[in-house]
Amino acid sequence: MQQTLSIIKPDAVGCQLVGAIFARFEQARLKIVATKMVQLSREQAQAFYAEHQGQPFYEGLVEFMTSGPVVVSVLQGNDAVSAQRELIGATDPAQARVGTLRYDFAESKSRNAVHGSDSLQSAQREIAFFFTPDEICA
Ligand code: IDP
Ligand code: MG
Repeated sequence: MQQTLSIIKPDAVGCQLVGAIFARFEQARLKIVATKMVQLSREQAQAFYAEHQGQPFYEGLVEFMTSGPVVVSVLQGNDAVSAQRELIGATDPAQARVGTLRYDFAESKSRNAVHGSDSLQSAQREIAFFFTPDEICA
């Protein structure tokens, strides 16, 4: 059993896709064990994506992630980290496989609907970024 962090990004929340995306997590046997809606501050978005500081897309990413509320969740299941990444698909929806969330819901490489932790180590850091242990119903 693993846990991983998911963020439904402002584009998808704005298009009322939260329920559809939750259903896809559950269909993939990723159990939602914590969730909340958050309006990220600039400082939070910068810190969350600190690994991308200096990239040409970084400023736009911070702008986008603070442009409206996001839904952050902890997903639990077998191989949850890679299972969520496979479900989400490639960063650029033009490269994403049919049946992935980004194929179905992403607008562009920047406005791409969903974030998923990319490793067990990232998952632990990202879960702790948003949730205290008592908020997770594992
Ligand atoms: P990932 O979300 O698939 O793990 P990363 O490379 O970690 O992709 O990038 C984090 C986020 O930054 C992406 O999901 C996307 O929103 C944005 N991003 C990444 N690369 C680009 C780009 O080349 N142009 C615009 N936005 C980008
Ligand atoms: Mg990433």
